[in-house]
Amino acid sequence: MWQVEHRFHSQLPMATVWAYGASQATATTPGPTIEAVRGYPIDVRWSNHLPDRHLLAASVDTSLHMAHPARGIPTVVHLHGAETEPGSDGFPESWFTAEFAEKGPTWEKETYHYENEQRSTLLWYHDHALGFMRLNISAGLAGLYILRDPANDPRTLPSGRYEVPLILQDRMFHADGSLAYPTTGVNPDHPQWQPEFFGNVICVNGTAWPHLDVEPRRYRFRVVNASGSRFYRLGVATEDPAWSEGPTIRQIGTDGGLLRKAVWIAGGPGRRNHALLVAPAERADVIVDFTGLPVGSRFVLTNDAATPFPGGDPYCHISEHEDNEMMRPYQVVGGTVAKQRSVAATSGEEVRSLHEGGAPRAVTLVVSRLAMVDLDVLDVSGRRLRELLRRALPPGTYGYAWDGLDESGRKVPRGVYFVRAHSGMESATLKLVLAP
Ligand SMILES: [Cu+2]
Repeated sequence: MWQVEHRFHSQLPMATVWAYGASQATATTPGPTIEAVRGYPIDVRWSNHLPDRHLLAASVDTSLHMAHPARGIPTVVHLHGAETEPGSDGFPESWFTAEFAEKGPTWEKETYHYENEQRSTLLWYHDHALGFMRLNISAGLAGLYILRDPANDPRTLPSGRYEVPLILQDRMFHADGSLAYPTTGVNPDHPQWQPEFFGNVICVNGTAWPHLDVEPRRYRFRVVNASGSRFYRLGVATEDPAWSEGPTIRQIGTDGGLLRKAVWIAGGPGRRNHALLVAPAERADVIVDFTGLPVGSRFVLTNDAATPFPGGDPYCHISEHEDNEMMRPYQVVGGTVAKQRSVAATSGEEVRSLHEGGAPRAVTLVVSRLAMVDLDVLDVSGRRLRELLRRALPPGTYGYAWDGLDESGRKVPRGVYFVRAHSGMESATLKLVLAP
């Protein structure tokens, strides 16, 4: 475990994170994927090279039941879902600080032993230190562990670059690109701690708003929800109804390994579609089939789980960034790629849609009924930087361009911004990348 710099998005500044790796130069978040084979045990020596000050120091709440070393950051690694001997299980009280200088009461050994006797499945490793787990994972301490079973795993499943892990983590950022985390508790007994955390930016494999080019064939996606509190109800939407109904999706495995029979999530007989619900720490093994889809078509991985689940707000994002659009990993390539980008539309009556306009920083707004419309520019933390418009608009199509200035006329730094159109209960949000 190391403190390193990480870029969550090409247009966001570098952020300091905590990462797993064999050295500081090679450490990453998420950590390196460990691939193990059933029947072949492995040993891992997890060592702590973190600095004395917590990366999210303002969120550490000393009123909790927690590790209290005299100095340094307590860490311990739990391999989630593994059948592991107690001494290697990474109990919350088996924490240790740098150089193993201080240890928790149940600490047993420096080198962990993983037996790899269980059925093949996707596991994940993450920090587990008492009172620090939510913060240490948010700082970046999580990674994948794929257990394979060559004797029993089907040979026909997509593999190599057609097998893609998707580690879902919700995060919050300050406008300077650094990681944010709540620092105010919900009651006076715990001044910093909140029982649940919901970030407003969903990262996949350590990247905010990622995309993935795919070939028109089958892919195996191995999904893990590595978020602290957020559930995901995943689906795939097409950006343009003309493109087709989208790929078919079948779930072939869960936390416990492969299912006896695949379950249709999208596109099955009778097209009875189910959403793929993934709770915190849960894994799902899915086959997504892009075969036959036109080159250039684009699909968006969506999430419509209520937050908190299931009784909360239906929106994915606290500050309504992109509404339902969490990420956009699927683009069928192999020829001319469609030029169109970022359509955020609501099912609303008044603000029908918001598109990228023809020029940089330009947007096109379609209004279908006389409405009072607000058009604002937000930064990545959801703060309003600029009001572009606030007036009643008759039905029509309107173009607006943002000059890249904030409310007081200052030029904003390059980065990721949002334009939000808002009318009554409806809104549509569009992501804009401001290049230098
Ligand atoms: Cu876990």
